[in-house]
Amino acid sequence: MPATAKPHDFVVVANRLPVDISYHADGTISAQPSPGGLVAALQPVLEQRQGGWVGWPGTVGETPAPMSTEGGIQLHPVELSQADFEEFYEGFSNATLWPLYHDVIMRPRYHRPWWQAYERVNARFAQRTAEVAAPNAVVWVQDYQLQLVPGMLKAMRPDLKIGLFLHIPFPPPSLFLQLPWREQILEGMLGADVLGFQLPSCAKNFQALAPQAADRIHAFPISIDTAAFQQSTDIQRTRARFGNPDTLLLGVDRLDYTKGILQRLEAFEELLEQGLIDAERTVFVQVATPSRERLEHYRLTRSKVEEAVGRINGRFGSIGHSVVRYHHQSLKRAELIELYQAADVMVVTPFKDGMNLVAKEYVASHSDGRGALVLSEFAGAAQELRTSYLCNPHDIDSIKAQMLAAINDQGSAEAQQRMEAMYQQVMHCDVERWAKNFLEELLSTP
Ligand code: ADQ
Repeated sequence: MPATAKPHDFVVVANRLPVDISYHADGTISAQPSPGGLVAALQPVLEQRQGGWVGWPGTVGETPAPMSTEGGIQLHPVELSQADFEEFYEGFSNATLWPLYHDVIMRPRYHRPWWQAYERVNARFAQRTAEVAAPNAVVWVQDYQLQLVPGMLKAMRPDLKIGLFLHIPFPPPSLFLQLPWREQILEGMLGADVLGFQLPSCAKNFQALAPQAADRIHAFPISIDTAAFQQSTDIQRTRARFGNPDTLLLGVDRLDYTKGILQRLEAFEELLEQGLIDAERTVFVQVATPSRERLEHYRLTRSKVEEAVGRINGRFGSIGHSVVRYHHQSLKRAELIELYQAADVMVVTPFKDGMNLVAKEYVASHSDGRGALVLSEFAGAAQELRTSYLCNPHDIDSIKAQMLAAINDQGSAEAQQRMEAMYQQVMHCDVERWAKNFLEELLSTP
């Protein structure tokens, strides 16, 4: 479908477009929708309002012309050069802001050329948005890669209503103030009429730096498209693939150092070592999506995780039975649901996480009341999923104790009540509600 020249009343601005672009040998280009909660939540609004989406198509250099999705959403690709990708995306976004906002689990790198790239790319996103937004349009900017966009856009187009939602934590002022460009980032964010954070604690951290903006700062915990996790799968068949263990434990993460994958494997290893769980009757499936693979901390995290997997299988596996099944792959949604439904214990142990949708996806896949969730206290989701087995991921004994309790409680009435309470919570507070709450707040601003 050709792109329309008509400006949009509603524009989403995000680092990535909601499609994966493929370039074919015959010179044609195709775009496959990349499903995600954000698209699912915003699709109805975007379609009703003939909305537009400004974002990077995911490949450097060559950039497709504006295009439209089957549902009629107009996509406006923003070009990133190889240097932009390295300095804006890998550098400032993921090696400066990401570690700083995740409580400095790794040391952030402050590098002036990266900051210049961040400014330059944010200006490009703001410019493109200013071009496609109708007078008085509503613009919703997403996440840490684009924190300067609200301020830049407000300066160019004071008529727009601008919202900003941060998907990752906002750190305490004592950490944020390390940032050499802290004033510019604050000013950029304050261009928004509504500033949304995952949790009240993040909103408070920001408010301490900008008390004058208190009435514009709110918490909106993000959630998932619950309907996508309701289909039932053949649990027996999935468990048979893993040799019908008594206990199937599961981890699903982007391979990121914030997610605590190594620590959960080490906790599992100690439980095996102490004979508290039976290696012959237990399987731990860990799926880790490749992520930011050119960055050093990510490579190091991957090699430590893979070393632990090899060591645990070497020590506790037997011929024909691996106790840890590790997949460094991205799975299709249907395959993820099969694993979620078949798993007895889901283990989610980030050191810090804005929300953690995997935890909510697992819960939404269990309308049957089976299963258990071991969840880090430092995941945003822990604020809502109160009947999970909460653990401190910095304390290996805490991870072990909660994993063991979840394993031993299997099949009990208490375990079922815990899951049912969380299921109600997730079904009630889904991503559609999240988007509605944010947009209502934005539309009600003067
Ligand atoms: P992420 O850090 O990516 O998101 P998360 O919220 O768990 O973390 O979302 C990951 C998504 O990727 C989930 O929808 C999950 O199903 C999917 N996924 C993970 N591993 C996969 C695999 N191997 N194959 C296929 N899909 C996989 C950031 C923040 C979070 C915040 C979200 C949304 O870091 O804290 O919850 O944004 O705001």
